[in-house]
Amino acid sequence: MASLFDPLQAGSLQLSNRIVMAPLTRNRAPGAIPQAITATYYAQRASAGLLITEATAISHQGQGYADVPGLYGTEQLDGWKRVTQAVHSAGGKIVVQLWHVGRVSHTSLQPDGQAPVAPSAIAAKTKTYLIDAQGQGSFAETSTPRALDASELPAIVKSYRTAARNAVETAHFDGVEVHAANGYLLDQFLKTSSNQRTDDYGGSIENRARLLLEVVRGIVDDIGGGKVGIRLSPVTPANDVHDDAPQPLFEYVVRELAPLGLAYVHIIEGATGGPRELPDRPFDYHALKAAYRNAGGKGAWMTNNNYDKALAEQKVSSGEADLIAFGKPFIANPDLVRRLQEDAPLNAPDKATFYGGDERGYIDYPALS
Ligand code: 8OZ
Repeated sequence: MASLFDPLQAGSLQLSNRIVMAPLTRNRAPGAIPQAITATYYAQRASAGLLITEATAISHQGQGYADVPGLYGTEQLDGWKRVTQAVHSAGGKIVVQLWHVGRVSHTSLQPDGQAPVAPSAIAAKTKTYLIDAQGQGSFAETSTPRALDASELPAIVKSYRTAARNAVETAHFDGVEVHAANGYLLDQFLKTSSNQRTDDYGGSIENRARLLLEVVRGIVDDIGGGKVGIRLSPVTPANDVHDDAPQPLFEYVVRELAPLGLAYVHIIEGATGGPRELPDRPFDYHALKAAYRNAGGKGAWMTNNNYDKALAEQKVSSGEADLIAFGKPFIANPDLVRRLQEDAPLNAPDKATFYGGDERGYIDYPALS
């Protein structure tokens, strides 16, 4: 019977335990460049079986919040190189989460102040986070996007592929996670509420999943499936997305992913950062996993959202999950693995310092002595 503290081989990733640090947006990368404190922050958490970085923009167009990191410029890659070096020196494994926000952006964050891009010109009823010239942070309504022309999609696929290649070859990440969750670009294409296209990228399930599958297959061709994970959130209401029939949609997606030899599939159960069960959005996660395995999928099955040790142990020991991703507990507990193992008390995270700011609430949470 597997335990949370057992090692696992996930594709090419040799993990020392089943506890994963979930991607956590922290808005401390001015100029989209990871800083020295970023390296400290991740290295402090290197006892996790796997670290997944905060969502990282694959292009300027893919950026939607102030001071989130990028992966498309030399200084950004150099910044990440310091991070991977620090994590590897501390014995950890780290993948970078590849992000294009689509419509969840603001003209002030886009190249030449243009409108953000999306499958359809439908604004998301959600807010983004901006920082003004005086360093003052505020939340703002996202800008109405323009619909992408199909002729623009190959360049977007290419920017994902370039980011993935640079991530492993230049920045020395152990792999990448494709962010296809939480109402960002790839999830906007998947779901009926945000995709009203009438071309090959809208309408049927096959069409709505096309961009995602082109992106993942392209990355797998370039860096090998064993270094690639994907994050999906079948029913999250985050960033104002909804699908009329998520069960067949996501079962199709995982069946198509099955032959690609991915390292892992990462599923957010329920509402991101909120309830694990949504009465108005039922979803059968067992059936989703069965669809993947029955189609030959061998990647590790990673689950996330509001786990505590008891639930995590139950899911891993029953074989329902291979890896469990913890978010907020990792913000406040750099040594979360040890604390879970020893049943030690957890530090409480301070919400006021989640987004933006300095080393406070970032690298000053104490480890056990
Ligand atoms: C919180 C704040 C901003 C972005 C996600 C990348 O939900 C995010 C995110 C979370 O996936």
